[in-house]
Amino acid sequence: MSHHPGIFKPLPAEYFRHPEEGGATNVETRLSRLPGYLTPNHQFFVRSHFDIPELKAADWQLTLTGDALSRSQSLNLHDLNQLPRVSVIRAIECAGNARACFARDFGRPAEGAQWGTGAVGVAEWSGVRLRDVLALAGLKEGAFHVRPEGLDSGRFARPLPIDKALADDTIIALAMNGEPLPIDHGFPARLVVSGWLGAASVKWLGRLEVSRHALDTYWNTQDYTLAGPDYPAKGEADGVPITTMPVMSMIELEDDARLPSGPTILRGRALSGEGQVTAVEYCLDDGKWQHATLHTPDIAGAWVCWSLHCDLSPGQHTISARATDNRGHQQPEQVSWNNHGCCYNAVTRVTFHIEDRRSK
Ligand SMILES: Nc1nc2c(c(=O)[nH]1)N[C@H]1C(S)=C(S)[C@@H](COP(=O)(O)O)O[C@H]1N2
Ligand SMILES: [Mo]
Repeated sequence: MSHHPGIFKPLPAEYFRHPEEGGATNVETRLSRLPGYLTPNHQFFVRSHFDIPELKAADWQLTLTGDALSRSQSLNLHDLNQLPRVSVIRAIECAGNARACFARDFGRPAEGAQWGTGAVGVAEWSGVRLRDVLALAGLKEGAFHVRPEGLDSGRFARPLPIDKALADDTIIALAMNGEPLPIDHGFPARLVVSGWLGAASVKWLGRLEVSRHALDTYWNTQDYTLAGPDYPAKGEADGVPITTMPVMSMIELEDDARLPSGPTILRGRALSGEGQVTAVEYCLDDGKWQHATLHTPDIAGAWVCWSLHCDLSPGQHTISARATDNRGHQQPEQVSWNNHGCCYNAVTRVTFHIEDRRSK
């Protein structure tokens, strides 16, 4: 199997922003350019830690092993296609989404790619339930962790507790928005772990180990953890392993955007891990908090689109937004520092300008 450095799909600057110097292994979506509710495949952000495996559908195999299975098993795409097919509309959000805000708020950058708020996307994922696949190898009582492993050059892997692995909407996706998975997004098969940090949704899936014991990896003990003065280290880990993503809103405005004067609609999106967003409030400059309009659909585990009308005077303005979910969680005024710069969800703020002259 050969591996390829970098991203395959075209990365036009109108759709993507590069959060770091150098090669294009990570790109974020310009949310202001999305045409509708779903993120089209050619606009979906990409986050890959290693070189990408060039896999052929006909040769691909998924190996199941471990002391919590009755037998080891190798499955191919034909085997998976015998199982009931499911489709879910869900977000994938990198735990580092909005990491650049730590540098803004704390005056020093957190480790990692300096993402804006575009390391998130929503797609319709179709495939088979992970629990149906595990059943083919005889899942035993007492299973504790499932460790999915990718076929990329560094064998990216991050364990899942058995309850989450068996959930209705934890799937092995074979298609994204009605097309076979694009290579950048895990062809031919990836996990989609609803509501959890993106790192749980292992791409280019090649192996599933199921054990009665913990199957921790670097990616839930030394990275994708909440680590720092406010988060005590636990066992092997440098902090608290991240699971579900917090409630967060995004504003579809580039920093320092220039808008024509006159009546304007400002838009955004909001999501909350496995939950559903119930309200988005906004505040313009030093004004009062007001409710934005939420649009349908508002799918739990995906996102909701929101908008507001305004007519602002020429000059510089700031919009703040905060979302609330169905469990009563709301974006806080501030977050505490964490070393890996994960799960930023303080009130979202963007500064923009209204031009002096009306556009024609
Ligand atoms: N095999 C493998 N799976 C992976 C990764 C990876 O580097 N290798 N990156 C993870 C991370 S950190 C994120 S945020 C999501 C990004 O998914 P996307 O590239 O399809 O947007 O994939 C996850 N799955
Ligand atoms: Mo990520």
